[in-house]
Amino acid sequence: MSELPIETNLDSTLALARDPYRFISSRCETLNTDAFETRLLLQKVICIRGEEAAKVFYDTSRFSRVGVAPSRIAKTLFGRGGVQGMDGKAHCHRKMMFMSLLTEDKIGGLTQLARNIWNRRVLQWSRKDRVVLYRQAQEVLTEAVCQWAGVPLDPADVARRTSELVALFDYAGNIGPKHWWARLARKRNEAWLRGIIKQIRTGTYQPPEDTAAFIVANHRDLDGNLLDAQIAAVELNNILRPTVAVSVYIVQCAHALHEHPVIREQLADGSPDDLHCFVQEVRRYYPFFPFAGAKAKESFEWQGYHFPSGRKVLLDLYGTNHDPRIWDRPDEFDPERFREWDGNPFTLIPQGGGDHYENHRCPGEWIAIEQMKVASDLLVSGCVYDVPAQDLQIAMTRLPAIPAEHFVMTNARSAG
Ligand code: MYR
Repeated sequence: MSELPIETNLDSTLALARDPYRFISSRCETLNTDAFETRLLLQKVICIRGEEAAKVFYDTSRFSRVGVAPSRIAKTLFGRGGVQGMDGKAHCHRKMMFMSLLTEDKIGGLTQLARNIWNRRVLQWSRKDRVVLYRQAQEVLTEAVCQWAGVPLDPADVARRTSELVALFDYAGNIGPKHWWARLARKRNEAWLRGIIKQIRTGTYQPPEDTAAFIVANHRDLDGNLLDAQIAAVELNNILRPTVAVSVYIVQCAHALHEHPVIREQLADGSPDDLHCFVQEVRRYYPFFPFAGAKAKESFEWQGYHFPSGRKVLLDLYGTNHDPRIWDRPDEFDPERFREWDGNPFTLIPQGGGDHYENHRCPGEWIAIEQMKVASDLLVSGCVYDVPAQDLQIAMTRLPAIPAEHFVMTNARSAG
């Protein structure tokens, strides 16, 4: 057995916070390894990257998710008691509830709703001096996903509910006031959703039976019991929040279209397959979720290294999407690489890897892809706009990483 390469710092939490997306891969390069040990929040952690690492990370006999999320992430991004912290049969059963919402038909319904809302929004843009795309996408997605999920949302509340949902992912990596606002936003959001779950259960509110709100409110665990209303609220949030987080990808689509005018031209006369390749390359190339966490169930050996029982392990998602052994010229934006892609579930892992049913791979991945297509199509063919001088660098220290000004557009109006 070989000794795991060890990062010599006393603690690397600050270094990780300074460069969250490249922390693991830069050290793997320096130490010439796919696995190394470091200390985060004073605890020993093993960091791994690459296709083989993803395969072992998603082996459910080796890794557990119970109690893995740090408390500050549980109190903001994920909530407590939801699917992210479950294992085994209970996890698969809960995951089925989410997967039942993700039929082609249902995803198509959400796509159409979002398209209509975008079209209405674009008509308002000509009255504005400037439009901030990140915020526009967040509001469109909040409106669309609430309507789709059977969560009643008064038009007057769209801005407030959007801000609450956005705080959960946009400030999850922050410390100080933004972190505290995210915690408050989660409390408010869960209270709102808990109220809706209770109304559905008492029959005072009756959404259609195929909506997420109805399905979550009536979901029963393996013992046949309804979910605690609080946990049901966390799971309903798990449908709304990640959908609104696709706004990050939409800004990144706009950024890619701006940076690559030739690709933009091609998409204007392109096929659905061209658009699909473009969106997949945005998901590979741009930073979204930096890494995923788990802990070893029992001690085991991988690639000659010892993983002790209970040791926390981080899988590098961004670094695997940029691994030169998988991706030719990984730091070039090239949608063509997806023309003949084999669909390997352990190489393109921006939203986790493995199987959607068995593993902790984001069930909303297909929603993200379709929403990115709707927005990209709109930006290419449905509207015209200028991109005024602004800092367009993707701020890699920001979580999630988007340009500092959130992609400002001027003279924006419908193309029709
Ligand atoms: C979700 O809402 O579940 C997905 C949101 C993804 C947004 C982008 C990533 C934010 C990173 C937050 C900090 C993670 C620290 C482990």
